[in-house]
Amino acid sequence: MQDLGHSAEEIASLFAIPSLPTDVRSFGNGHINDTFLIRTPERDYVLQRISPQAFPHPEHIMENMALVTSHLRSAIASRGGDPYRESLCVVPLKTGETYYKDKDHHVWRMTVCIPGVKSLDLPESPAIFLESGRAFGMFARDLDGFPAASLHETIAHFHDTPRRLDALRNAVRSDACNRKAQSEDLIALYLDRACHAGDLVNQLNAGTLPLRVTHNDTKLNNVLLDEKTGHAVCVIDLDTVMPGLVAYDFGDAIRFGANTAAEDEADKSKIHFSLPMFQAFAEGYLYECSNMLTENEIDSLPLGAWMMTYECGMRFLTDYLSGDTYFHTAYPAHNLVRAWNQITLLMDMEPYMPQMQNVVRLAAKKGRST
Ligand code: ADP
Ligand code: GN1
Ligand code: MG
Repeated sequence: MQDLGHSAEEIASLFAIPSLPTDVRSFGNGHINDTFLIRTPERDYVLQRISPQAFPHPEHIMENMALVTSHLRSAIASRGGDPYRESLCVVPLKTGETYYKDKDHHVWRMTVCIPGVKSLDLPESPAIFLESGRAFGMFARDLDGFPAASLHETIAHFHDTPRRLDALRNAVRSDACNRKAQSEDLIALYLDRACHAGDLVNQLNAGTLPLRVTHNDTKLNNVLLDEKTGHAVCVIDLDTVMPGLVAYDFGDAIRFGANTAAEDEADKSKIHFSLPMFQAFAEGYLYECSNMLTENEIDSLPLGAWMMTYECGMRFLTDYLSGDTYFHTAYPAHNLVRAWNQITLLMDMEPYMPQMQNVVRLAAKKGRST
């Protein structure tokens, strides 16, 4: 991350917070935005500079966020929850706008920091992962019926896996940083699976899977969990809330949380697909939202796990070959390590597909009967 600490402090004071910050520090492990924790005597805030590489129209994100959080607040209140703890709350500028554009045209926004929560990079237990499943299942339910057409598409073709495959092929062809030679074996493993890249989008195009409003970035650290009880509190990182398939949300969560290792673990012997973790997430997710899903959607969930792992691995590899312009990296081979990690997970997951199918069918049956 660039050192933006100084400007973060100045920018924080432009927002409508009751007193000047007493401390400003980098926060969280997100790969996209630059995130800062802003401490004030009254409460803490989260200040973020939205990544211009990821989001060409950050103002669209803020418009989406206003609509989505307001809808979520009503849905949460009507099911008896606490709308100000279970949904993000945007802090406006002193002048009333929802974001600040700095002299370099970078967009900054602020949200209230939810106290007494944690976000994890590895689930500590199946029970924690089940909670994360509940959080995303509730999120799906709360947004059922939200007018999808009112949302901007903040990143076009975000989970269009065939396009992600084309992007990989282009990056291999241009080999802009002379990195292809070190990754020939890995590139081959991804291209070997090219015939399956369209397996989800083809069902969407054929009308057998419905488009819904989805989160599209459901990794475990995008859910805040109560520090003491471990219960799900709030789904965050709403930048990619857009029309999508439920298989994307289910699958991306599995890709991250049913891996026995962190997403950037380099030791392949530690990377395995965990069926118990898969089952825990499926039970939590389908407990909350199986009633709104079609049979085809339920059957598409294991394929979603396969697809999101495949797609995310391709995205890491594409970014590595293109010179690490998209994801935050901590060292030069970071994206290469992540891409190896994802294909290792994928190969370990593939033999489990029939068992995953049984798990989701059973969990949906259970969810529908409660
Ligand atoms: P990115 O798009 O870079 O992933 P996120 O919005 O997910 O950015 O924020 C990065 C991290 O900051 C999160 O994983 C979480 O740990 C923390 N975080 C963000 N917003 C809040 C909030 N309102 N309250 C508490 N923690 C937060
Ligand atoms: C990014 O923003 P963050 O760190 O929660 C990325 C996801 C990837 C993920 C991989 C907007 O998520 O799509 O799956 O990294 N978000 C965006 O860890 O590209
Ligand atoms: Mg995030």
